[in-house]
Amino acid sequence: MTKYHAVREQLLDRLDQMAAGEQLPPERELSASLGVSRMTLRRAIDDLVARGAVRRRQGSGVFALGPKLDTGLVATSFTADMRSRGLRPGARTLAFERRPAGARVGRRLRISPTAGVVRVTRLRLADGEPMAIEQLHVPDALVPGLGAADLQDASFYDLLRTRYGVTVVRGVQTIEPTVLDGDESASLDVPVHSPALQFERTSWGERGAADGDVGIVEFVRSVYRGDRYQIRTELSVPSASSTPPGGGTEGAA
Ligand code: 16G
Repeated sequence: MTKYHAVREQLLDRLDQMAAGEQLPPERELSASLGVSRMTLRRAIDDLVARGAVRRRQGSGVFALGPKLDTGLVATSFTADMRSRGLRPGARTLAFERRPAGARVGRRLRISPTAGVVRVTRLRLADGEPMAIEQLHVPDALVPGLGAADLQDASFYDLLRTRYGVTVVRGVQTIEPTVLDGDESASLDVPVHSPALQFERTSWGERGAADGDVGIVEFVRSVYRGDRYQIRTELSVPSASSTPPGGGTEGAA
């Protein structure tokens, strides 16, 4: 292991014991206590910045970011998810408009391209810290009277249930890596081109037993900060009976 790798491991060990927002000792002190040059230390810290373990604040030092938030494979709302972690959820409406769905969004919502949708872009916060940007599309017909202020610091899923009588019952989601553009990184208060996780979710709703299925209620593209989020999945071992012919070996003849 090179000196630089050893320093990085030592810093990661130290960070494991630190709370989010706690500050690392000044560079001079840290390089002396670790027995490395300031240049080696700086390189190791650059690496930790890129991994999302620490944050540099110009002129004030290096701070621990704390463990990443795990996001699982459940159709929860941002609000419910934050509350379950003991964090205060927030939503700031950045843009709100009514417009025709267009071909792409129409396909996702399974409505005509000329049908109206409400498109809302919101910054989502946890204890006041920006975490994600969501661009939500909802068929206009589903949410008559919905206005920009309704979604400010409020839960869309709660509003759907309480005002429109619709409960989200299932969803399909894709997750892929991306980098943040200039506007996104400014809103999320991270450097431009920072890594992020892009989620695209389509959700279906129901209006109680009487009316039943209401079809697709949302198509959402969200970008979550890569330095604050990780995906956690429970893995199950396939039972012998569900093993495909060929022993389950990918590409087996
Ligand atoms: C989550 C969902 C989003 C949904 C929102 C509702 C992901 C990737 N996306 O952010 O599809 O619209 O929750 O949250 O998890 P709200 O009820 O707090 O507005």
